[in-house]
Amino acid sequence: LFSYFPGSPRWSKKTLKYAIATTETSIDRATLSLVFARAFARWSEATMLNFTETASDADADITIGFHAGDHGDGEPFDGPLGTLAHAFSPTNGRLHLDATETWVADGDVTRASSDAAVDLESVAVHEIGHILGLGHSSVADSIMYPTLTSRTKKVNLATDDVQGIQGLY
Ligand code: TQI
Ligand code: CA
Ligand code: ZN
Ligand code: ZN
Repeated sequence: LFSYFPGSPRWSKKTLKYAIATTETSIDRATLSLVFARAFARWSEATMLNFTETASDADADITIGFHAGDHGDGEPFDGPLGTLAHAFSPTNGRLHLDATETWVADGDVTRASSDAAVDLESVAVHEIGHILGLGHSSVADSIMYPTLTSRTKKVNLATDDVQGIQGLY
């Protein structure tokens, strides 16, 4: 079963803008735009929400960035594996990815040469769930289940994720 953050915080507007910072990553910006557009589309298809990319951090509701180690929010990243990414509850809007991971953004993660390869889109769909107000779920095939095996791709919302997000929006 899905869960919410304490007090069920949620966004009060239907259109949310996001900005992707490209510092500290070697993934090119066109690829990042595509991966995040697909990840946001999973959630917009299940709700009345719309997501649009903006070039400027200043008018973004959601800011996405890659960071290594201590990056100033009290939740330092830990190097390869361990914590891959984190996001905060509504309406904070920060979504951070560990810059030291072996991210697969434009290929087939199940065929990646590294055992440690992590599918960016799968992690993005999960973290966007947190950004929108979902906590973890006990349903094993849900996006919000708190385990992702490396070298797997999981990007389709389960019925449980859809029921969770529709309960908020
Ligand atoms: N990052 C944790 C996560 O996103 C951070 C976290 C722990 C968290 N508890 C939280 C974030 C409560 C918000 C609210 O769950 S992680 C997975 C999954 C991580 C884990 O790097 O461990 C995914 C990132 F679900 F597979 F375990 C992405 Cl998909
Ligand atoms: Ca890490
Ligand atoms: Zn952070
Ligand atoms: Zn999580």
